Amino acid sequence: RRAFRNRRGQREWNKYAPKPFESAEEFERETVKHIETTLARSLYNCDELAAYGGTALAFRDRLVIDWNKTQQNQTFADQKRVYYLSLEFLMGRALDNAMLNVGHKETAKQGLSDLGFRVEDIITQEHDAALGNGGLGRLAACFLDSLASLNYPAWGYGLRYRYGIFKQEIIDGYQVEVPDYWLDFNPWEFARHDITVDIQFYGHVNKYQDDEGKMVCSWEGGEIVQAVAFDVPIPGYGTPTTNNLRLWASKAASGEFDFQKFNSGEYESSVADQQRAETISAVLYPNDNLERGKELRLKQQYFWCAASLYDIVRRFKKSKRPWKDFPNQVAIQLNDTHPTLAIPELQRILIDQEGLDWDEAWSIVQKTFGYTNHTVLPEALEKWSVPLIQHLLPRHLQIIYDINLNFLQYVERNNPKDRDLLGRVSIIEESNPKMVRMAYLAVIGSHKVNGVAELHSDLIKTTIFKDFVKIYGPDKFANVTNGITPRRWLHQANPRLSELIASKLGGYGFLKDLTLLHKLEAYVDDKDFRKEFQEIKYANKVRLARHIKEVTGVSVNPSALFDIQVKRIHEYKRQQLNIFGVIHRYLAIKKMSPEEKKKMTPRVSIFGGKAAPGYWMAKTVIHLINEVGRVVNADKDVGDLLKVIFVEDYNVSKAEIICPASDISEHISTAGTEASGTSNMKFVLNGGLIIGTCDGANIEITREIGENNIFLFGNLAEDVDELRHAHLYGNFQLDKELESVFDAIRSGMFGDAGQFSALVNGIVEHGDYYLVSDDFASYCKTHDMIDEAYKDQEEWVTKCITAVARMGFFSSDRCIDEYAEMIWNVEPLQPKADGVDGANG
Ligand code: NTF
Repeated sequence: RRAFRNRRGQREWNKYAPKPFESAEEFERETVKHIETTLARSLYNCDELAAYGGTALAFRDRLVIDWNKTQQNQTFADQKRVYYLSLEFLMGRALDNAMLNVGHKETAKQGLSDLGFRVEDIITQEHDAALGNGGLGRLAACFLDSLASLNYPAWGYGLRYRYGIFKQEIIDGYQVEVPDYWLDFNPWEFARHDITVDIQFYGHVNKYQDDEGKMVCSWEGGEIVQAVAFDVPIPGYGTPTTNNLRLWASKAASGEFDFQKFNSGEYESSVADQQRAETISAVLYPNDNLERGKELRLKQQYFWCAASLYDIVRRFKKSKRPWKDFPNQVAIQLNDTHPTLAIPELQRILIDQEGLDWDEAWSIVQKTFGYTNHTVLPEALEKWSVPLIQHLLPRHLQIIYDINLNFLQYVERNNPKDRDLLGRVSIIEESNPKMVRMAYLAVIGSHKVNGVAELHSDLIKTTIFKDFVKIYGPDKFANVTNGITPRRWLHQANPRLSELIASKLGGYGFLKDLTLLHKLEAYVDDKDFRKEFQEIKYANKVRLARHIKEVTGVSVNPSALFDIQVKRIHEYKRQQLNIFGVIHRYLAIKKMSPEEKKKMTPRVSIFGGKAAPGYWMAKTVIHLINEVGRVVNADKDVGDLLKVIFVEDYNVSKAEIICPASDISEHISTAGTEASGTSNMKFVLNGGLIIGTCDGANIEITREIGENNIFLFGNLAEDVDELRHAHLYGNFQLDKELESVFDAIRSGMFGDAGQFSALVNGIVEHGDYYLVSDDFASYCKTHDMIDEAYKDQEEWVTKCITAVARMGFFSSDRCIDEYAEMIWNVEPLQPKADGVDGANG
């Protein structure tokens, strides 16, 4: 077979590979070809959507070549790979990222302009890939970008939800959820109809003696659903390495509807099986930091874990290595407990299907997995009822019981005196019904457990996993502080700032090594630099103001202080503290004399974020924000001194407009509740300061940028338990200023007070679990300090520039290098410029 071989019998990829666009004309030619042929559109009726399609396909052609080469290269290098298992990948848009990572955005811009389009308008045609809720899913997306940019051989595995997170509409001040039809046209995925895995559910377990007299178990009966692979190329920045994100979709195993039934006229039931199967990957559960124990969610988890492991094991078996090599070839990272079923699933494959004995298999399992914990909130810790697992996954339940038995025997041997310990650490909670504690299973089945910021990693060792530190020793627990990709969150979201930095640092090297930002400190007193830095911030505020005007109709003054809190709406994140602070400010303005008003710093308070559809209190907070906005924004006494905005449908592409436009952003969770937070990093990297509690990564941000450059307030994590305890035993004094805020709400100033009574009563009567009242005074005082500080613009810019210069630590590249060294033991693989010579596919 001579295809693709030269006369010496070597493969010749280069000859056929498309080159980078050499000119705008070349880009145009290919884009137009795709518009006319692939999309079958006439150029005379080519709208922005079609131009987007053509552009995306032209760039995709480039990506695909690098992607194929990367996969070949990695296969032949035959070294250890990382598999990142995450139920969420909050990717956002792909085109801009592809243009910047592949290079040639400028060429495309020129080419599109020749065709009569603006590149910005084309980019915004794309639907966000919103396969995640918030920080956890976005972190996974940043990690994929870093893994590829650093040339790590790595795959992501997730679910291809037909509906990602819902779209949020605000109607009469209320959140309304609308389905997200993101798959209408998605040029970034490749359906692999030839890569399928049969996934079993229900059924029973048979135990029998095999030919050699060994007892074996086999899981039989039940039903089969098919997993189909959809692959998404993940381009690295400034490297041809293009990794793979494999998302599984569910399909009826037969692939077809029941023809017999159809022929006998039972049209509806003939398609019922198909629909039931497809339901598994139909929709993302819209909860952030909350688990609800629904059977379909458990089905999603097993479906995805089983398909991914089958794929990983199949790939390993091709290498013909002995099983003991598995952990030297494969590292699997569990993004929270959602993929914990992968642990009993791998054990099942090894003992039931591959015939290994228990101990040999278990040692492989433990060496393979690492587990990242992302929360200590009790309501977010996954537990599944034993009867549910028994019904859905009978063999896995047996294996979980055996894992537990071995573990408890080990614990007992080493701690013979502590009888309560066994009950505390058992994977099975002795409740009614009994529950499987997934976090414990994840800890026991992994060789390393990590938290996502220093405080959080310390907290897990003293709270939820305290007993496990005693059992395994402290070395099993580690910290990897979260990070963000500077490619999307600086270069793409804030191109002017990125360009300014590059002009001072001698190029864009900082996008690959963010610690180089420290060199900016040398320019902190440079007049021209400062001026341009300020101009860029102003332009970004103008851009956001325009967006606000478009979607809310409210005009905001870009010279006012922009105060932003965007993230999922949650009581622990305390948007209620923020809006109460806004009301407090409004009441103060209403009492001011004209002279006093002249001294006020004008503010725009901007909120954004989704509430889980069933989270009533969070929805009440959204409603209150909108009602306050309605009143304040129409109040002639207030004018530009205060505006209150709720940006609807906060998502990744909105964040790209919002993060570069803050003067202050709010990260004000009750201390000890926010594991890390990552938007705090995005805002500071884009030249905004933050107000925050001593929580999550805020603490490390403070250490890096200096406490003069951040506004911290509120009680410390170590004092939270005591305060809560005191509240419950009658020792609760409502803050006086907060009382006035509540009086205003109760007076009906912001509409029917009854609608907000639960919000107020949760604080006044039900123990103020999130310490809103305890932190209110210091919160307001800190905002007053911010007002003062903002008046001195010279000092303010100095703070902002210094902070940016000191943010190098928070790159997700640093994070991934830490995982690679401390947890995965994997090395990068340099891409081969010419692909793999002599490779055979
Ligand atoms: C989230 N956890 C945390 O709440 C954030 O603080 C953190 O930044 C991100 O993870 C990423 O580490 C979750 O969403 C979950 F699922 F664990 F509750």
